[in-house]
Amino acid sequence: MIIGKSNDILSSEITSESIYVNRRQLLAASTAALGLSAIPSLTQAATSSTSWLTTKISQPWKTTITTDESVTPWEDATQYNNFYEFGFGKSDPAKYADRLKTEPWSIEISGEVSKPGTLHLEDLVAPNQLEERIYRFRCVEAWSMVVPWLGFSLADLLKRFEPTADARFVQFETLFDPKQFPAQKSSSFPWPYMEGLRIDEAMNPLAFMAVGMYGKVLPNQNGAPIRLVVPWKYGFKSIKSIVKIRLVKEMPKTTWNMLQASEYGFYANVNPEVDHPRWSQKTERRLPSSLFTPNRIPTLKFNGYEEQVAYLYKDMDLRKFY
Ligand SMILES: Nc1nc2c(c(=O)[nH]1)N[C@H]1C(S)=C(S)[C@@H](COP(=O)(O)O)O[C@H]1N2
Ligand SMILES: [Mo]
Repeated sequence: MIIGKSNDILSSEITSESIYVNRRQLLAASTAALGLSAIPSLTQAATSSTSWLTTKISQPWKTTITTDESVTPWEDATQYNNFYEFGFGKSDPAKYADRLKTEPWSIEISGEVSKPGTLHLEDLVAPNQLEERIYRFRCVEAWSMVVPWLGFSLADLLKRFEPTADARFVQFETLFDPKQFPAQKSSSFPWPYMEGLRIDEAMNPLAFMAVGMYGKVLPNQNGAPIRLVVPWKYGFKSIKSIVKIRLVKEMPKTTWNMLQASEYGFYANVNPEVDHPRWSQKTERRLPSSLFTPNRIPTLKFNGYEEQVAYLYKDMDLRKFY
């Protein structure tokens, strides 16, 4: 179903939404009876989405990419976050995550495509069988995780809208709504957050759209209801809470590049041989990491996905195109 307005809602969802509200109240009542002070914000974040997605996730998925490295504990992945819309501290996203309403949610696909449109998220997700992919995730700040994402390939999404021959780049945009994202009241950051990929990067089978992680609906602090995951690039490319996807002819503007082009390039491929101007990229702290147990490991070229992605950059000087 293609809809015109973002506040359209299916009657079936209104019913499930009220069931969910009742379940929350029930949960609150029973925790109070047990003498527990409050429902942890994680419970709220993990259940704040609608039942269609919970149902989708409860259907069998296939794990298509895995690793023998240990998966990062849920607590680290959901409480040590970068999501500047909620605040600039690592614990702000988990603290304010319940302010984001992820239903209804729609995404606009526009630009160089034969079939542009605005779709309710449910209709965008429906045709895809969900896959689990366990990816390494490396932030430009030199910490890293291993996360089991649930979603589908970006290529499958894009192909449905039929990119034209002029579609050379893809631009992504995060929701702008200062009522839900408190830090967007500040003009010190060029909101909305924007990211981009070259079309061949976007079509690479590793580029992923996640709607879940750890077998659950994506918590708000991790970019609910839908985010990009580009495992061979620094984390800032993996834009959260996407509302717009635009196929374009020219290299699009991206937030971190606009803020500080000398430190954050458009490509942002994980590369231990090219240091950030203010720190080395040769190693990373694998979460959980503490002062006394830093858990420092070497950083791999393209974050260990060289075999799958090196062809994209074969004639490029990766020092120049960092
Ligand atoms: N909209 C938006 N997307 C974003 C960010 C952000 O601040 N806003 N931070 C990026 C950065 S720097 C990183 S490292 C990852 C963090 O993802 P995680 O919190 O799920 O680990 O999200 C990326 N996507
Ligand atoms: Mo990051």
